[in-house]
Amino acid sequence: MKTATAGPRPAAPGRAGPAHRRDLLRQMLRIRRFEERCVELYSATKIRGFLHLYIGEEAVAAGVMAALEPADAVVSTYREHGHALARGVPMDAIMAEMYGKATGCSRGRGGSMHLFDRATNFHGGSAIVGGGLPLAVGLALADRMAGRSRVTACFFGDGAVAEGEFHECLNLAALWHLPVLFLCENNLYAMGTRIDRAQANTDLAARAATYGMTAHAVDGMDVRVVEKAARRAAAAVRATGSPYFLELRTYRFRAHSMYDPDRYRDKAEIARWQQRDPIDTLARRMISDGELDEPGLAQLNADVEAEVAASVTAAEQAPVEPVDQLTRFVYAEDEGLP
Ligand SMILES: Cc1ncc(C[n+]2csc(CCOP(=O)(O)OP(=O)(O)O)c2C)c(N)n1
Repeated sequence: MKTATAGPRPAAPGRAGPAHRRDLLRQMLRIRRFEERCVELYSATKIRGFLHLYIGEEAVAAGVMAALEPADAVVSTYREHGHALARGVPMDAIMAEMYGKATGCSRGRGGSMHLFDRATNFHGGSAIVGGGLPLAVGLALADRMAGRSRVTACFFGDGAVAEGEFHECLNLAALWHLPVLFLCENNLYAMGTRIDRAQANTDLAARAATYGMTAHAVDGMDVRVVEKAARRAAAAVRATGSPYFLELRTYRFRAHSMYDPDRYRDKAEIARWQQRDPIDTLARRMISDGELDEPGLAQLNADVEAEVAASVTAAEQAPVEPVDQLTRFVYAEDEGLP
């Protein structure tokens, strides 16, 4: 087994080395297996509504979340199961939400696109493209006004860059020096539209930089690259109290959503990106570095599958919300919110 070499600034315990990489692999596997199970449940009409899969993009969620602190805020999109799982929202609560059950993280009212969890500062997804951006800027402004020091990490797709909200939000965040980490998941497509058919300048980091913030693009298929970039970005936001933009170049292996026949993408293009599967990439690397062996990988998979199966059993058995509660929790009640 290889040991980590000491660098000028040793990583904090648990944040480097084989155990940490194993945890990153486990997080990515949890997202993949959870969603594969959701496909089956959706086909069986156990879960309904829209279902947007994150399969292929797991390195982004796992790498970014590893770089954040528990107190940081996270704002997500409608392609959000991976963000929620990697952030630490319990799988049982997410699966129950997919089922619309009372034990779901949004008490069954949100479903796939509106996961929310106060305990992990997971401020939820949104069905509106770019809808999380003003929320993130507002959270960061509130932090600034209340004297709280934390990062607000805001995920959005390349499609959101074509929205007016994107430009308004980057402008205000830069102008007011708000501590937002903008995380653009550039998977090249906005539904069926390829980025170069919709956006005049496809260099998204360059466009963000025009607002006067540090902005660059990294490989979103390698979790180690993502984590490193996210760590540096989060540290910069903490140190300066100003925004930072990261473009994560990634790809979704599945269609936009469950009803999308995916006729706009070349099969060879999908196959090319699948060669760079973030889970296989890390697993292969760990095996060749002697940090993991095949039985160890099989065990990891079995553990994750057991966790997913348990979440399905719990969701099946969970109650639905009583009818007399249905008008509650649309707005925050007095639960001692700050
Ligand atoms: C304001 C708004 N416009 C249009 C839509 C319809 N719509 C849903 S998803 C989507 C594509 C967004 O693509 P992107 O932001 O790149 O995210 P991805 O799906 O690739 O993760 C569109 C146009 C919407 N939900 N909201």
